[in-house]
Parts: sequence; C-alpha cells; structure tokens
Amino acid sequence: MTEITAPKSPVTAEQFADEIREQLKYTQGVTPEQATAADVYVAASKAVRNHLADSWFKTQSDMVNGDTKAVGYLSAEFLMGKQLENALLNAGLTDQFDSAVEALGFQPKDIVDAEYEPGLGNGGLGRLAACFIDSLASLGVPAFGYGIQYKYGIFKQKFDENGKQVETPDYWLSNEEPWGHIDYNRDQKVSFGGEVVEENGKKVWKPAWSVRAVPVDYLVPGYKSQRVNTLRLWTAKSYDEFDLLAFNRSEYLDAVKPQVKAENISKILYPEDSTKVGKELRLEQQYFFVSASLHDAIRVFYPGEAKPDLTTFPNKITFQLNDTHPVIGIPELMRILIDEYDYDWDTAWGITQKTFNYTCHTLLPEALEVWPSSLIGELLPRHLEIIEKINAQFEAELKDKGVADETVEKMRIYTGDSVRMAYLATYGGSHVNGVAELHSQLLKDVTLKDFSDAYPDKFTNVTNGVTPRRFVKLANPGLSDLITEGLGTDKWISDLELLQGLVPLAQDDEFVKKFAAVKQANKHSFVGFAKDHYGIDIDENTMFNTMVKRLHEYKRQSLKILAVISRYAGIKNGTIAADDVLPRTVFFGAKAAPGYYLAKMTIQLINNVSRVVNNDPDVKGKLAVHMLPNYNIEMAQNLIPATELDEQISQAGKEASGTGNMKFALNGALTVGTLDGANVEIRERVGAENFFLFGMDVNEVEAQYANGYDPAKYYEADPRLKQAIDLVADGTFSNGDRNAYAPLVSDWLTKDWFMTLADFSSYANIQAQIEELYTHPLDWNRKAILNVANSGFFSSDRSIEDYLERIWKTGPLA
Ligand code: 4GP
Repeated sequence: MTEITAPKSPVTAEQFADEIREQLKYTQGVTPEQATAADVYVAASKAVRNHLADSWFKTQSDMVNGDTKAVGYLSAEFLMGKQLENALLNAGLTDQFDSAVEALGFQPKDIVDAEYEPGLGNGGLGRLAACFIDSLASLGVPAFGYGIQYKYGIFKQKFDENGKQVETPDYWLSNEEPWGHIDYNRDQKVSFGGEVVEENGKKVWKPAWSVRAVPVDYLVPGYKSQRVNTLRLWTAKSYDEFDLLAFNRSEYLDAVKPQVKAENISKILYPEDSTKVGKELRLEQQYFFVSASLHDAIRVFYPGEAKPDLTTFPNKITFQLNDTHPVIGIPELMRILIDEYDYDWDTAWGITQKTFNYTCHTLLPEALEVWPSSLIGELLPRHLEIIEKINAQFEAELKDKGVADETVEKMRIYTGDSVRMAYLATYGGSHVNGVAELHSQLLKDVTLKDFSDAYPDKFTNVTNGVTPRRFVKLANPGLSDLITEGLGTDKWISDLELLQGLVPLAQDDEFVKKFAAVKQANKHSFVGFAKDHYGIDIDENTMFNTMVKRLHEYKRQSLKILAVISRYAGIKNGTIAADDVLPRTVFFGAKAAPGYYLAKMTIQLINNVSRVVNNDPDVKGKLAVHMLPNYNIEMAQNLIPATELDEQISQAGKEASGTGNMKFALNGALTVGTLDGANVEIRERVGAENFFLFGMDVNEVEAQYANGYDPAKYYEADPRLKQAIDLVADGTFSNGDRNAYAPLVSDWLTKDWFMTLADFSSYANIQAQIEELYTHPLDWNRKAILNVANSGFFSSDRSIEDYLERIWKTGPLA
C-alpha cells in the first residue's frame, strides 16, 4: 500500500481561486472570463473534492488496516440535499470559497444555487440516512453508505390549473454532476433468474442474466473530523451494450434491449409497485444494490484474498438494514458464504446473524414488505431455497423455545405463498430497533410482539436525530451566530447538548429580542425566496405556520386544512370577531405518491382552498394559505428557519418518529402536536408548557377503534367541523362542483380511519391558546428559545452514538 500523506493544509482564498481557475481551464475547457455560475459551481466542487481526497484515502486505509469495525448503512434512499455548501463547511473552506468566487466576479450564493438538488429519496427514511452518514463521518467512525444512484430521483411536483398534482421526471444528471466519481474498475456482477441444479452434491445457481454494478463514489466529509467516508451508490450497466446481429438485421430497438433491461434497474427511485412488473423491478433494485455492496465489502476488507477467512467478517463491518428494502441481503450473504466460499450452513448463519441489524421505520403493517414467493423464485431461485431453509430452522427454534404452534404459524417468515421481509430481518439479524421510544415500544407490543416475546434481547430503541450542520448551521446562519454569541463558543455544532447553555438566556430580554430579530430576518428572507421560486407574495408580519412532510392520511393534512377552512368561514361570517383574528400565513409542502388517490385529492383541496382564501378580500391580511410545490431539502432549509408554528398532528401511534419536528424545534418554532412518535420525547425535553399538545393519545385511539369509531358523531357535535366539511361538500372550493371532493368527504364521514374528525375539536380549541401567546412576543420567543436549548438531544450525532453503543459495538477510528 502506498504511503498516504496527511490531509492537504488549508488553502488561502487566492490559492483556492487559482484551483477553481485551473479546473475551469483544464477539466472544463472554459476560461475564467467565459465561465458562468454553473461552470464555477462545477469547478469549485471539484476543487473541494480534491481537498477531501487525501483524507478520504487515509480514512479508508486506516479502516482497512486498523481494528475498528466499520458500519455499512444499506439504504435504498439517501436524500442528500445540495452538496457544495455542506462540503465547504465540513472541509473548513467556506471563507476561502466566498472570497475566491468574489475574486472571480461572482456572488457565493449564486454559485451555491447553481447546484441541482439530487432527490434520491422519498422522505424521512432517506433523509435520516443522509443525516446518519454525516454524523458517522463527523464522529470519525469508518462507514459506507451503500445505495443506488438512480438516474431519476423522486418526481418533480407541479400543480395544474385545477390544483392537481402533476408528476414530472427529475433528470438530475442532465448536467455535469461533479460529486460522484464513477469507478469502472471496482465493478461487481449481479445475476438474476435461471435455475438451481445439483452438481457433486452441491447446489449450484445457474443464473439467466447478469448486470454490471458500477460504483459511483460520493465523499462524505466529517465536520472538522479530518475523516471522509464513502457513499457508494451503484449504477447498473449492461454487459452486452449492443446486439450487433440484431442491429445488422435493422432491428434497432431489439439491438439495445439488453442494455435497456440492465439499465432500467437503476433508472428510477421506487417505481410503482402495484403491478407485477413494478414489483419485479423493485426487487431487482433491492437485490442489485445489496449483492453488489456485500461483495464490495468483502473486496475492501480482504483485498486480493482468494480464500479469505470470512468468519472475521462481522468484526470488519456491521450492516444496518434501513427498513425492509435491503433485507434480501440476509439470504444473499448466506448464499455468498455457502456457494461462493464453501462454508457450511451453521457457520454461514452465525456470520450472517452477527453481521446484520434492522431498523424499522413504520407502524403501518401494510408498509412492511411482503414478497410473493413466486416472484422471488423466478428472480432469485437460490435465495428462495435459502429462505425456506431459514424459515424451517426458525420454526424449529421457536418450537424448542416452547412457542405455541399457532404463534409459530403466525410468525412464519415464509408462508409458502409469500416472504415477510420484516420477519426475515428480525430473525436474521442481531438487533431490531424502532426510531423513537413510543415507536419501539409499539413494535414490541404490537407490530412484532411475538418476536419480541421470543427474542426480547434483540429489541432496542434509537431515537432519530438530524444533523445540526445542515439544519442549523447552514440553514440558519443568523440563529447559529446568535447561539455562538450566547454560548461563547461554536462547539455546539458538533456537541449539540451544549445548547442547554441557552436556557438562562431565555430570561434575558435582550437576548430574547435578538432571537426574535433573527426569526423576523429569516421570515423576510423566506418572503424573497418564495417570490423568486414560486412567484407569490407573502406578508411577513403574519404568523408563519407550516406543515411540511409527505402527504399521507395518517399525517392528517386533512385536519389542518379543515381547521383552516373553519377559520376562514369564522372570519367571513363574523363568528370570529375581527379583533380576535391573528393574521396567519399557512404553508403546506407535500408530495403524494403518484398512485395514492385520496392523498392527491387532499393536495387538490389545499390548492383550491388557497385559491379561494387568498382571493377573498374579506380575509385579506388575516389569513393566507400556500401549497408550495415540490417540497425538498432546499425548501426545508429556507422555510424551517422562518417558521414560528410547526404542525406535527399525526394520529397518535402512527408516525414512527418524525424528524421534521426536530428540525423545527432546533430552529425555534413552537410545535402544535399529538403524543406521537418523537413528539413525545421533544415535549418531555422542551417542557410541556412549551409545546401545544392536543388530541387523543395511543390508548384513547385504541379504545375508539375497539368501540367502533363513528366519525359522523363528531361531525354532528362540533358546528365548526360541520361547517368546514359542508363547505368542501357544497362546492365552495370547486367552483360549485359538489362532486369534486365527494370521495374525500365520504371517507371523512363514514370511515376516517385516522380519526381526523375525533381530534378536530381539540385541535381547533388549542388555537386560541396559541394565538394568545403569540400576541406576547417576549413570552412566545422565550418558549421558542427553550425549544432550541432543550433539543440538543435530537442531533443525529447522539443517534449514532446510541447505535454505536447499543447495536454496532464500534466507535471512531483511532
Ligand atoms: C419515515 C417515518 O414515517 C418517520 O416517522 C420517520 O421519522 C422516518 O421514517 C425516519 O425514521 N418512514 C419513511 C418510509 O420514510 O419510507 O417508510
């Protein structure tokens, strides 16, 4: 191995400007005079990447040559957000960059804005993975993020003239993408289909087709840690680029078929899985990245060894399964060990079980993946055999433990018809964790109860967290400076519990006023952002009230919009006295899954409420509603710091954790929320008096289900609710068309599975308390400061430390 030099010493601004010029001229072919902001963005990104390279090499060699176990975070999603600013911050090059680009005749902001945000994730689970790899690197823990470099990320969301969501493809790679380094020489072969035969008493898989998995490496710099980890995203290539014979027969489309089939695998994030073809593609994706990653880890940790001692594999790396998507890794590692390296079953099982751990991110049973056995059998016949054998062993083990037959039956991993991936993950790994205390408890008590009874020691909790680098330091420079001033140090950026030191400052009126001024400045800049990006005018002297997250019935955007409608009606008909109206601007941001009918209809309703309310002179200056299109990380970074009131209003027992709630609290918003997910822990920490709690708790929800929930009763009981629903039903928000929202209205009145109606009164009632407090800015801001000060626990650094201690049993590189 070549000697690796220490990281490059920091550069001056002049040197950095020269490095950018060099990139422009010699890798991009434009002179600095010709360069546009987009050119400078690419050049500066490459220059930063070069600065990180030596630390990256050193981290890898220390990892491979040392004794510290690495972490492999297997995730179908990494929702990274823009890279440049974050890389500059973590590399300590922000000031040099600012001066360098100014010397080149640009504004730093324009260069940063030229980056196109990669959308390689759907929501919380993908963003969590991105926070986690930032924290791993910042803590100096050697780690790989392993996933897929989708060609198309999550769709771009627009709204048509009727307010309906329209999905357009997000081709984020249409221009040069400077961060990913494609490494054709470290590829892996991933095979599918075919059959299993016996040769010399040994099972041999004869696959029908293969694709080439080529890694694209993204550097993951730690904040001030001098450590740089790897996010390795696989892209699928064909071995047979082109069928020349077919081409010569003029069958041009057929000629590229093999290429298309292979490349489809990494083409798009989560295709629809409601059809057979969609399901097949999704399983192909999962197996593709997991198989490539496991082989890659063996290559990395046993370089050049034809017969490595893989009994040491669990000491080299521990793999975290981010939800059920990578769970096919369990039979795949068994297959690798048995078929490729000749281990016996028991040894292979010992290695496998020690290597994997599983994080569950949901409580909705329908979200736990179950694959038809026929599909696995067609695509991965050897794996199906292995799964059957794992299941047989599992059933025997349960019986040995004295588990009753009917319970064993319920717990089967393989039912004959299908394979339950969450069960496979629970049995096949060492630990299972939920993502907030309540969630982990419900996993044990409900979702995976039989498993927790049989294997109580496997179960643990790790409450989620968010990275303070991106979501405070970068997103909210004003607040960051104030915190640093208040604490007299900026060490909080890597030790977030230090925020506790702000508690006494909540009683210092001067500090509180400064804090309020920061919030106002953030509101002001969001007004500019919204004008530039969405062409809307916002009154910054209104309360900014935000609900941003995926659109799902359980998250209850419906509850919020019904409350908005009720308020609108109240102002118009005078039931809310004009003097009592606190001016509010309500922001929504949410994407709905393309096939999710009621979710899409809710978006349409919000858009149309927005149209009616914002154009009604009777409520002008008192109420405005905006459904902002294409909620993404960039919007989050701009909107969260400007928000004063945050909505976390899911039905209790349905949101596994939430991480938006943490970002808002850390940025000094007050939360109105239910006792759900991590809200519970946030409220505990920030103090019940600094959190607006409403609604039923889990036990009350369960009791309602048990007693036969009747939403119509609530509709009749609260005239505000009745009026709001009636306005939706009577065409007020659909130009008189009474059918437009009929499915939504009918669902509310007859089913309402997530009990929006039952919680409405409590939600509407708490608004008075919120508004009363808001009219006392010092008191409001004191509470907001206490939210910031007491939310240090929700750093993803702390989450990673919990994983290290409870699950991974490893730590930073020496
Ligand atoms: C989300 C959960 O819905 C959210 O509560 C949690 O905070 C987040 O994972 C991270 O743990 N789930 C997903 C998903 O994003 O795709 O299931």
